[in-house]
Amino acid sequence: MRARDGVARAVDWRLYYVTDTALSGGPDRVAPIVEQAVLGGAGVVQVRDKHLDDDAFAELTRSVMLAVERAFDATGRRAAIFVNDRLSVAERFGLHLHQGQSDGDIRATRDLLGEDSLIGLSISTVTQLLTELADPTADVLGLSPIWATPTKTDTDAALGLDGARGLIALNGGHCPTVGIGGINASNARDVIDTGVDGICVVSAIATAPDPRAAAAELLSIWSTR
Ligand code: TZP
Ligand code: MG
Repeated sequence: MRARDGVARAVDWRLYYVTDTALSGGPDRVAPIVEQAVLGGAGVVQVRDKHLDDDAFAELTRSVMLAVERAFDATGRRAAIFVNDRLSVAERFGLHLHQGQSDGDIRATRDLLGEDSLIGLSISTVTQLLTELADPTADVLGLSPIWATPTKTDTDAALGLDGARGLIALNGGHCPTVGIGGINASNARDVIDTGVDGICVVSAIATAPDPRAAAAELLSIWSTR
């Protein structure tokens, strides 16, 4: 077994929080919300900011790492941290990396990042999934977007629940899948029922009056029917 298979297996994918600096209220608000999200039960955090320069992004990532560590001290649960599309930052801090379809060739990324860190890959179409399955490289697939969302408008067409189910069937369990886009506490049950391993949210936590309570509610949906 590859070292990173054990790493992936140890991750609790059920609730995956993706940061958004603007929705959080600025760079200084990102880490406090991450801490609340992890205290509430998020098992994965992705640091995502398409605008900051690399130094500012590295600083943001440091602050998120410290927040995850504080939440670990309080709970004994250490959330996995992914960096969105900044290979140099992932390498520098030894973090996992998430990349989109336009962020370069995943094989090249794997060669640079090595075998120990996880790589997440966004999947929006059957063709993209077939390409990945022809040379399986990702450790987790982000099915994107499940629904259209104001948080990210430059997406492919929404998959809907049926689209997500189709991709999950085609993937055949080769690695975990997480759904993203328009997910909140009122529709999370439907997404979970498609067979995903996790739900990813931005605004449902970042803009919640109580991010910790919002995370706890989203996680609790896994155990309710
Ligand atoms: N990728 C696909 S949709 C999306 C990203 C980063 C944003 C999801 O945001 P929200 O607020 O959870 O709909
Ligand atoms: Mg990208």
